[in-house]
Amino acid sequence: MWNFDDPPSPQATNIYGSHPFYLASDKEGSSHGVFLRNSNAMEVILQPTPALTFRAIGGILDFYLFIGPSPMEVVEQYANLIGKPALPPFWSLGYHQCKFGQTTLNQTKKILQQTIDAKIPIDTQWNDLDYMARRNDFTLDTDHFKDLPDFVAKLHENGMHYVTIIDPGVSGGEPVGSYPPYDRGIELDIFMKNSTGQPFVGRVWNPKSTVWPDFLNPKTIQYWSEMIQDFHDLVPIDGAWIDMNEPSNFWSGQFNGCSISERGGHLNHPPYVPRFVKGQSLFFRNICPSAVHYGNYSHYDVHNLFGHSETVVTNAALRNVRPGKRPFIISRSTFPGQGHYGGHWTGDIHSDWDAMRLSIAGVLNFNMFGIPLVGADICGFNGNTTVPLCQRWMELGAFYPFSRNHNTLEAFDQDPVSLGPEVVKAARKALEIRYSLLPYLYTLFVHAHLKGTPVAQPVFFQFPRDKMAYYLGESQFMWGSALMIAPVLEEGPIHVNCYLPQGVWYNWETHVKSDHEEGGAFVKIPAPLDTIPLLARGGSILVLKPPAPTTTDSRRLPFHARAYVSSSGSASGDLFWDDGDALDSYDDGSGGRHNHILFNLTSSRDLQSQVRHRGFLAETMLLDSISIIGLKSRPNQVTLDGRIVDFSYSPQEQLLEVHSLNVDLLQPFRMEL
Ligand code: MIG
Repeated sequence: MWNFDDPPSPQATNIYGSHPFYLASDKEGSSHGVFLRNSNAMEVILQPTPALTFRAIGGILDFYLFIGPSPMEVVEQYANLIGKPALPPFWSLGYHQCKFGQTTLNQTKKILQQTIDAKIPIDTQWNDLDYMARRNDFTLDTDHFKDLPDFVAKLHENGMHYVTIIDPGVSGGEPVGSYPPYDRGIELDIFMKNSTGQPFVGRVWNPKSTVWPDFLNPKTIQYWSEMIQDFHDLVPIDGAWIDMNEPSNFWSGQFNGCSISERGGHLNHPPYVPRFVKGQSLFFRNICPSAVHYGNYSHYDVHNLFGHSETVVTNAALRNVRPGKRPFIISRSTFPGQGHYGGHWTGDIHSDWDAMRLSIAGVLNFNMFGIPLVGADICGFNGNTTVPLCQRWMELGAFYPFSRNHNTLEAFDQDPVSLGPEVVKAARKALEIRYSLLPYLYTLFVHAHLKGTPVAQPVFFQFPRDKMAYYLGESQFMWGSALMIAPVLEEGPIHVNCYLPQGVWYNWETHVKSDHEEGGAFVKIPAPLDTIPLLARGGSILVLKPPAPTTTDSRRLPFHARAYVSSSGSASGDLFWDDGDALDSYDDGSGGRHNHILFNLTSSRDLQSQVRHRGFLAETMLLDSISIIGLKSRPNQVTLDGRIVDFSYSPQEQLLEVHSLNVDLLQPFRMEL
């Protein structure tokens, strides 16, 4: 572990982030976790004993043990220590689109428009560094992106959002007085220093050279806030995409590398470097370990904190620039606790089937690391994707907690429309399901925020005593306790062999029931090319909205509830709701400006809601329909708060539906069947 800009791969080399944490479960499912709170370079050795060795080359040996005993409890205990996840704004749970190499605003506009025209739900347009002049932060290329302010204003009018990339490195090569981000950084004295006390100079995207703000310096909050504010005055971005923050350097050290004879030079060439460190040197395409941070810390000791500290400072800056609103941040480099301030995308993965499969392991791991807002570049970043791959990947990506299609400048356009009707159809269908699930997904994020509960979970988190669940790896996963996602991960098959643990499961689309009350089993589930198999777990109640072009539109539509009955005929669930963007929805000192509603269906066919918390009254919360799936017989009548209501019942589907309800969810209701 030594943060490094390298595409994730199955090899045991260092990549973007470091998380010295493990979770282990024994044969009975009893679990524990260990966290070594240490930011130095380290390697970890697994032994068959079983045993595990952390071999860190510095710092303090500060170990934490989490006793679980369930995997879920271990992860919640861990999140409680490192900082529970930030609550993302509601809009950020919509679909995002980006591409490196959209060198004019017209290209961005064209791709966005064709996506909207194809009726694919989309909330957020992104731009990569193409929007910058000379690839320098906080500038705008007025030749090719002149109308960007106007474009962003229109997005906002339409209830959409806009995010740009921000690199940590600031150009050190502009004429004096021409580039405020450099001049102001010198004035405030916030750049990371080399061993002679001068700004540490490397090279990233900027024309001649690059210097880096030291995000461990408290003054950097002021600096970064000013920079983001100045840019925001011109282009009102809704969030920050922070890249290259391992920090990545195109040079290995400064122009002349990193010397052994300089002050702190022994740190540049330590007696031992963890095996498999890329380039076998700590400063290979990195900063010199001898570089100096605020408080006189050597980069050697705090390197792994760079992306984390940049997230902390960017979070503070966005709070200054957008008062009262939740910061939205996606960072490439991470460290334990980063999730308290932002989310993550898994970096420059390849456009192939293996990378798609492994992206699920990435998403599940980061959920265990307290960073539930995570996703991979849908359809892959490096190399050209293919139609069959992108079709399946758009389906899977609709179930990444953070859902964004993005790829590199060398590859062709891979937004669904550019790839043709098969990808469009699959993308639209999967994203419409995602958008209808937004209230459920959002509720899971609130639970993550309040308790550290992961949003996307390995199956064994829900079934810790089911041995088979541990062998599923990344082939299927859950959203919370209620939804199983079983993507097709190879080219060709039109079914999946999905493991369904003990219980009753219902196909999301067809309502077909699989009864596994006797124990878990593999089931062959149809997965036509435009369909990702989804199974709802008997015993759950999910609150939904109809799909809509954006999350903003979706919020204006009434709620719908689906109850999936267990074998005993019962079900339960909950809903958190708030304005979706306020910082204080959960902690304003008086319990929070949010609503929390519980739903419970008993085996005696009595469905009741309970308003657990009532603090957000600015929107009406209308529930207009309820479906009960798995109801074995037609009721004689259905009453709502004592009054008889119309219903339909299909014995084949065991489906009861009640429409046109007009229930105010802020009042408790009771439906008897
Ligand atoms: O050296 O900003 O991971 O998402 O498109 C590559 C250009 C720099 C790496 C990021 C990728 C982004 C790209 N960046």
